[in-house]
Amino acid sequence: MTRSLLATLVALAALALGAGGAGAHAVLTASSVGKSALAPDAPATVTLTFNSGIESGLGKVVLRGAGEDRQLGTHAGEQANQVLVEVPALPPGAYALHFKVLAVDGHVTESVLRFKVAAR
Ligand SMILES: [Cu+2]
Repeated sequence: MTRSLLATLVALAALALGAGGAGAHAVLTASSVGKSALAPDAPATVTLTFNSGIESGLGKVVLRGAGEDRQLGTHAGEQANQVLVEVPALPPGAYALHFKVLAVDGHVTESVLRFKVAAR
């Protein structure tokens, strides 16, 4: 198989995967932050709740804010549609939690949750 044919097949497979699950991916339906700011300098566990089951071991969460990006650890939640994110103690400010999770249907969801850490 030539290299360009292989590249074409990979691209077609990616298209098929992308088109197949339109509207069926996991969507974030609730989180334990967003409305109320987190307390400053206190580590927190943020719960992300989705509309479908999540393969929690295969997610990736990056926290952007305070001038740096850091990858955060995740755990399975009490329910199959929840992911727990360990957020370290943070200085006051605005943050964005960029998360990518794999739903049990095999589709990846990527989104951003913005939250604030309150002033002291
Ligand atoms: Cu899907």
